[in-house]
Amino acid sequence: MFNTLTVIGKKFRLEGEIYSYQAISMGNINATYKVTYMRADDTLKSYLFQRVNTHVFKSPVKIMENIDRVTTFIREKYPDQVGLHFHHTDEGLNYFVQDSDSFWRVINYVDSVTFNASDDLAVIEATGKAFGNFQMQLADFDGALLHETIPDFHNTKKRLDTLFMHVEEDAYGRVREVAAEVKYIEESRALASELSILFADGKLPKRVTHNDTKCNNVLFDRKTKEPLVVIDLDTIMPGMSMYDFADAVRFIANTAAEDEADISRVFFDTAKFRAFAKGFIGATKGALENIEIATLVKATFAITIELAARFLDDYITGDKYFKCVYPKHNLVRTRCQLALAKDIQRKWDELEWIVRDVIEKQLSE
Ligand code: GN1
Ligand code: MG
Repeated sequence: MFNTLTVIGKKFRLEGEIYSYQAISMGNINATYKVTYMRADDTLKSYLFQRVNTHVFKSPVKIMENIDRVTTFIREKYPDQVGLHFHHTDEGLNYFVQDSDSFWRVINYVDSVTFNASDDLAVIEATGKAFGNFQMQLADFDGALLHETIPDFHNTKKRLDTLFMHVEEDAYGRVREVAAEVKYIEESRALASELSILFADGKLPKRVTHNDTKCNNVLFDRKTKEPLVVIDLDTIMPGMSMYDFADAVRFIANTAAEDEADISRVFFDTAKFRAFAKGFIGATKGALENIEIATLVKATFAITIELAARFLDDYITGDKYFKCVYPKHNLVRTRCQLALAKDIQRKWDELEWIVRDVIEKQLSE
């Protein structure tokens, strides 16, 4: 690895010699390394080297164009904020293709902390605020400038259609084992698909969205625990604001990990939901339309079913998309998301009430 990183560093004209490096377990798709350089004046400077998974991201150059446009826009609009800086090669590109399967990019390392989970409601509210602000920052960015790098990324209806098509094919003989999971997704199909159908028909607001709003995609200041910057801009595309909200609470309000094997530990925590909603709605106050606010809970259910369907689809088609740490990892993820979806369904009315209550309290502030 050292030799590869050395070549990449030279390509991006980084100053000094590699002093240390470590693989960072970040995300389920790309490979990331933190690489620290010792410069001529004996100071250390760290970078993130990322090898983009080109099986998942089939048009990585378009992704880098999207990222370039969005980061430039945010930097110009908010010059005092911590921004993401992608380095350029001597050809002036913000990526380097080493061979057909090796697509690299280099980002300045931002000293910060991230949370994979948190029981601290203040941190959860701050995460909501960070993603809400991100939505607001890009409110006047022209979505037509963005490539749709993964078409139908959050088209729940199409995701479910794909799953059921692969269930029919059963290429790996795994469908027998997942009959109960397929049945529940089938029963949820209409409800979970509703928003994506309306969106595809142009009946819901189209915004520029992040599309991967897990809490570990927000960097926090080590000391103040205030959000610094939203990262992982690979999936920025036109989309639904409520799906950004929904994907975040799907992850952060789960009482267990996204891949918890013991589903008796998996619940949807309404206090965490409230905290995130407070941050997100507070930041987007006045900008979201009523229909977007009114569908936050439905979107939460929909994206949880969508993720279950994506994990299950990967399982029955041979585990080619998400990184798996053990053989049935995708099945475990599926079961966990379905347990969460069932709890969201049980708590639906209470969640709707919480959204209304958060709004009323903010109006009276
Ligand atoms: C993937 O790799 P990561 O964690 O950034 C996936 C998301 C899923 C997530 C589930 C491009 O994101 O859509 O919600 O795993 N990203 C892509 O953990 O498919
Ligand atoms: Mg991501």
